[in-house]
Amino acid sequence: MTTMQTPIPTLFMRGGTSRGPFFNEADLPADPRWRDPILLAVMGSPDPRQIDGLGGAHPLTSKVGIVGKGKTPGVDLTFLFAQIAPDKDTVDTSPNCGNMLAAAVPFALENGLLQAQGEYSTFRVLALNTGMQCDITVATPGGQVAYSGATHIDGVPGSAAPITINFLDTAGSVCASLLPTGQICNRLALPGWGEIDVTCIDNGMPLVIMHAADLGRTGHESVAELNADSELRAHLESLRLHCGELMGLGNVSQKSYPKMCLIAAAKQGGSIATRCFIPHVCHDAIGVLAAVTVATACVLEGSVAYGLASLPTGHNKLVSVEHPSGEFSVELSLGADGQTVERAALLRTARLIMRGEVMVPAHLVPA
Ligand code: NQM
Repeated sequence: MTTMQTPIPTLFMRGGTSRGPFFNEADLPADPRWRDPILLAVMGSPDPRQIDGLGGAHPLTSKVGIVGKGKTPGVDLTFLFAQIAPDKDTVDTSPNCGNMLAAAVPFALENGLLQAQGEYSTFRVLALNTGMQCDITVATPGGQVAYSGATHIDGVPGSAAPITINFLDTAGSVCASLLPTGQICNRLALPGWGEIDVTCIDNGMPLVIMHAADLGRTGHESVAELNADSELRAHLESLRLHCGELMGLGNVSQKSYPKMCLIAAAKQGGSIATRCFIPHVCHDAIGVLAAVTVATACVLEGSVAYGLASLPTGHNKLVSVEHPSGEFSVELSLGADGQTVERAALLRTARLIMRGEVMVPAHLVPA
């Protein structure tokens, strides 16, 4: 075995409230049997501190983006998200990540995979994780990606240039349908606790949504309080394993989904308050597609969120999802029945943090 290291070109980027290295797909092996050990080495997993790699020892900073040119008509770009567990040797490419997705177009423009179109550039991106498509608009004054600007997103200090994401087809991303149990609400027995109503839903991210009050919590606790609450975390994991089966996802013990979402009445003028477990630690904010999915549950009659959320009337609804570090606004366009979400639009920001080469043991890279 060689003792050398091999360099792989990478851009280290923030996408929304997540962060990680981005690669041109041409610079990585396509075969996951070769690709995944490279990604683990890049991030320094498995190790809770990820001390030997680029990972930030938290699920939100242990993410990788892989970007390629579109290969089908109408698709400009492909994006594959990989969730690397800090402390395990797992690389999960089955769920989406709307936060990392926000940096896909800036990466492609930096890399020459795409050319700017004018003051603003809009491209259709196919998320290979689930086959979902979206249109992403980035500010490109003078043909360059703009990073600075006046848009603030909660969970990220300061402000930056806006990135608009318009999701076109999010229903049933990892699951077979929007409501994969076939019901809008399931009453489940939680051993050692009692019965609890949950809504199992996937409008871009598989989620199990429940009232925090049904688990004896307020839904307004801090992330630190919730992460220290071992009784709650045990209840959530037991519900998650059960719901994974009900949602047709099989044994989810090693999977990063479904995520578990506690809801409560909004407290800061938003539509609903959330605390989202991803799935074992509480998110400091909320995932993009998790926010889209919670917002969707808010408009569906009979869900555990319906009635708790205060929503505007009409077919275009701005749903403000409160989370531990602020709020996340999702604009939903509903169909004529008022129960079908046809489009979800939202704002993110991204930033190129560093460009360079990441070094991996040479034996991991095929000759
Ligand atoms: O739901 C965290 C994140 C995510 C995923 C997670 C995401 C999404 O905040 O689209 O963005 O749920 O693990 O990056």
